[in-house]
Amino acid sequence: MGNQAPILYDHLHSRKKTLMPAADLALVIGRIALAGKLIAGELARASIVGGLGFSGNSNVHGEEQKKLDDWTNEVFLKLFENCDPVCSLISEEMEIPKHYERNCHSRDHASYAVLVDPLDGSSNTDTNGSMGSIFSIRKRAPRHSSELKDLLGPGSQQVAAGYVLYGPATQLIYTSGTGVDMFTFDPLMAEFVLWKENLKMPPRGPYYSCNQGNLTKWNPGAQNLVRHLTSRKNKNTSYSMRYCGAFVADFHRCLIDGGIYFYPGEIGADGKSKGKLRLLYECAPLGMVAEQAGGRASNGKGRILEVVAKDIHDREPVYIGSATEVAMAEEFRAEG
Ligand code: FDP
Repeated sequence: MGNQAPILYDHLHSRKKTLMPAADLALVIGRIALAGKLIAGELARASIVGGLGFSGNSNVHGEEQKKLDDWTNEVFLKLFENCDPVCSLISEEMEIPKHYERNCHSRDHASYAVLVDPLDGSSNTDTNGSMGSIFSIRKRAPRHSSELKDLLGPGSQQVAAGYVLYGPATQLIYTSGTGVDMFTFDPLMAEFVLWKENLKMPPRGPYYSCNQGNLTKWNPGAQNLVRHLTSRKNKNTSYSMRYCGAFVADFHRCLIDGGIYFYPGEIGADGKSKGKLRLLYECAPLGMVAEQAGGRASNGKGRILEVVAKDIHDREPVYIGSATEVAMAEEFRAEG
């Protein structure tokens, strides 16, 4: 064994000047890492233990849930039961948040809410495609009740955010306000090991990523953006398209190689444009990671981290990735 890179646990405990105290950060991210290990293991064996397919239930968004959506949600629910900094869990898969009363009352100092998409990109479960778990951590207001108003503020109030990516390797990426750090799960050690510290996203990139099959449902500005990206007039308009169908996996490519991911609003029968991705536990956390890596995240009109939610399950159009391409989306007035 040569020089060993730090493992996640040691790295978290040594953090200084983060937006939450290192001890709390280590406890909460430690639980997320444990969830990531369990989920990666289950994804690897789901096809041979009857874990694939639909559960027969729908989530709050009216989407049919996969068995693995339920299973991964249960993992987060259970793991935070005995994690006293975490007083509330909000999940894409639960209409109503889970409040851990005991955790809420066991602390005089800070308690936190964790907001998760337990299995992002779950339409990929049965085809062995990449998926992820997205998390956002917010500090609860002092003397908060079980009401959620204090969690609807702009994403700039997040104290940490990130994701676990389940691809050929399982990786954990997080920020707590001092840059973006990346860890790869080493199955031999059963630990996440530091891979890249303070990663910076390229200021521009070669890829765009969207579900172009929906083009005719978008605002003219978003359609014009795609025309520009595919016009091949010169090297600044010669992009390649990549789309995994999992926000985490498509964002991860932008983070490393540069480029833009977007999921525009779709114009409905009422003539109004509506986003698909969820603001609090998809757009805001990846928005924080993007900004901390020197990239940008926008709703097509402005910074996504300034958007205030009306409800915990709000959706928003999103344009995220390298600063150059996100600015381009805004110049094209992608959302009008
Ligand atoms: P999924 O519904 O499979 O969970 O979060 C929603 C999401 O996936 C994103 O991960 C993904 O980028 C997008 O939806 C895919 O939507 P389309 O199938 O409409 O392209």
